[in-house]
Amino acid sequence: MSSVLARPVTLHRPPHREAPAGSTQRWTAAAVQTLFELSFPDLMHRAQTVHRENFDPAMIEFATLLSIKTGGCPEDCSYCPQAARYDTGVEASKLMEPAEVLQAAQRAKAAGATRFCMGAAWRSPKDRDIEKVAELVATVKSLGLETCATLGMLEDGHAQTLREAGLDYYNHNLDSAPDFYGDIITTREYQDRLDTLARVRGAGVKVCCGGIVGMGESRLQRAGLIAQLANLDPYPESVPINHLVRVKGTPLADQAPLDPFEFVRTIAVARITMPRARVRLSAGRQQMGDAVQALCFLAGANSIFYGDKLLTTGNPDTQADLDLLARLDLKQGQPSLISSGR
Ligand code: SAM
Ligand code: DTB
Ligand code: SF4
Repeated sequence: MSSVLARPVTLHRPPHREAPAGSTQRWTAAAVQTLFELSFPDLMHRAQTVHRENFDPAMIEFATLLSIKTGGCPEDCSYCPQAARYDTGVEASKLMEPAEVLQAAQRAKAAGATRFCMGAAWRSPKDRDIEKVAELVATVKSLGLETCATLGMLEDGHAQTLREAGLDYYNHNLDSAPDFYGDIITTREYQDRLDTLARVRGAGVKVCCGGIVGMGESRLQRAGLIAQLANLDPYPESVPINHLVRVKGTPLADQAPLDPFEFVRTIAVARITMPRARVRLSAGRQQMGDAVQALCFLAGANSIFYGDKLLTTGNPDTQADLDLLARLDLKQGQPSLISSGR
């Protein structure tokens, strides 16, 4: 849209802040949609400019995921293979023991991961679950890995316990825009997610929060999700952008595919609105192809899940990822913030 291009590029800039990233500017969904509607070359240029002001654009973080408690979840998230009510072939399991988790974390570290994320298919963990996960966090932390957990909605005190055990990040996704949420999940409210995010932030744990693209939402609703994320104050340090993995047995199994360039645009818009966040090219890479992934890195993604499996679905082979990075002259490592960035 030429009218947008005519405006100064500083229009949507949050004021300068040192890390962690902050956001005092309120984004409307309409303003974010305006970014989506830039021409593809202009959008990519803006995203790359912001990326380079804040990070070495060649540096990609590797995080490894482990499902520490799989399946049997009481929630009805329409995309999720772990919801007990859908017949997806995922078997429910109990929480893993510390020795098993330690082995998996050691393997991830040896393979080059710097962050280790533990996921549990809970609606909300009980106090005794938190005690057990705290033990797992301490075990992983002792290897010198960054730690992340995603366990569902937290009660008061849970995030503190996890932080004291060495938790660096808590992943809790908003998943979609508020006005689309009820179409995909009915067993909780958007506000429940925001409440947990506030508890995590309040406990001094870094926030990893993003969403899923390709669930049948409109472009304005994709913009609405990004606006919600960017308006968290401060905005998340880590923003996973998942492409829906269509899993047989879930209500979204037959969802029409999204234009891959719309996914790339979503990454670019996340980068522009959350300049100092790690934008994570998350689920869906196996189905995406190398060229689309390359565009996502050019659009500002600087983190991937590394390892043959996500939680229950597949992820590219580790060797394929190492080859892809080499072909693109990208490096595996912690994308550090450039101090003069904004
Ligand atoms: N139960 C916890 C919760 O919902 O927060 C933690 C685990 S849950 C599996 C973590 C995230 O995985 C979800 O918020 C969603 O964004 C993502 N996810 C689940 N199924 C997915 C799918 N089929 N495609 C893409 N992302 C998915
Ligand atoms: C996130 O945003 N994506 C990851 C992680 N956080 C926990 C999970 C993706 C799950 C994809 C479906 C599956 O493997 O079960
Ligand atoms: Fe349960 Fe999380 Fe899956 Fe929803 S996304 S069904 S809460 S495991």
